[in-house]
Amino acid sequence: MSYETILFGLDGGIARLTLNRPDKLNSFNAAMHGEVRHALAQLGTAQARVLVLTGAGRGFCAGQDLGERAVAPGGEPLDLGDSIERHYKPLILALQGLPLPVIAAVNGVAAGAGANIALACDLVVAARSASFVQAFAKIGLMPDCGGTWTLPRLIGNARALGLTLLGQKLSAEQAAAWGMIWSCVEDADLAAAVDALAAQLAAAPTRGLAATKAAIRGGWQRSLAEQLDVERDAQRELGRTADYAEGVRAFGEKRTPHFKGR
Ligand code: T3D
Repeated sequence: MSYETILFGLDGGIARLTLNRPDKLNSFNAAMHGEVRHALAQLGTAQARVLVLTGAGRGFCAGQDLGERAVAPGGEPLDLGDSIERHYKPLILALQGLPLPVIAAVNGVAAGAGANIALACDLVVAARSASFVQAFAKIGLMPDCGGTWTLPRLIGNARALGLTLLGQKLSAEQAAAWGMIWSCVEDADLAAAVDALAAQLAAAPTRGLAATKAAIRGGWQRSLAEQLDVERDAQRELGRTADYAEGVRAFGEKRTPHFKGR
């Protein structure tokens, strides 16, 4: 399928999805929702072992395209809950449910849903000039895409409330200092830093990473005893994988393991 609002490709186990509406800071319109959904669905059958999500041009993503949301005075209000249910909720669940790591390469401003989509990824690497804006308060909405769930867990209630109630820009550097993202790198180094991470993850034991991601993401809802059960069951499965056998063999032979992702 050829896409109009995104770029999507797979090379050497690394899938790259670029939001590609730079004139609108890669905000989501209906077409982009459909294309992103289609692209993510391809990952199930492709040989992808890591996904990189980024934006074209000077922004990462400015959330919902507000050009699609203008209502004439006295007109019927739009059903935003329907949009969340059909588009944003499945997107966040898809990113978090993918059995491979997802890197957000935040090349510029990430605002509204765009900020929380980035934060739904497993590793967030941002360019120093990038920023995160919980822009919802400025237009009469509240954070979506899991922002009210994710932010307090990442940075605590005080900072989550400050960011969301005030809608101020948070610099990439501050986001990294707060532990909201994995790292902040110089603008010129973003591509190389993300490429290196993606290459490392594409050569890693994918099933082990998938089990780790699922356990950590699901762990908030479980007790320690339940989590220990999850670890036991997953470890049992992983102990039967070719990658585990290769890892142990390579350790004994004092060489770098060659993981196949199975
Ligand atoms: O509706 C539903 O389905 C419910 C779900 C909602 C989820 C949401 O995401 S709601 C939040 C929507 N997003 C925002 O409120 C952010 C709006 N944008 C901004 O606040 C600013 O653009 C930024 C802080 C992101 C960046 O500011 P700046 O000064 O760097 O850029 P700019 O000049 O404002 O924007 C550049 C262009 O992108 C500009 O177009 P123009 O004038 O050059 O033709 C601007 O209109 C356009 N743009 C930016 N954000 C959006 C947008 N166009 C449509 N929708 C946008 N969200």
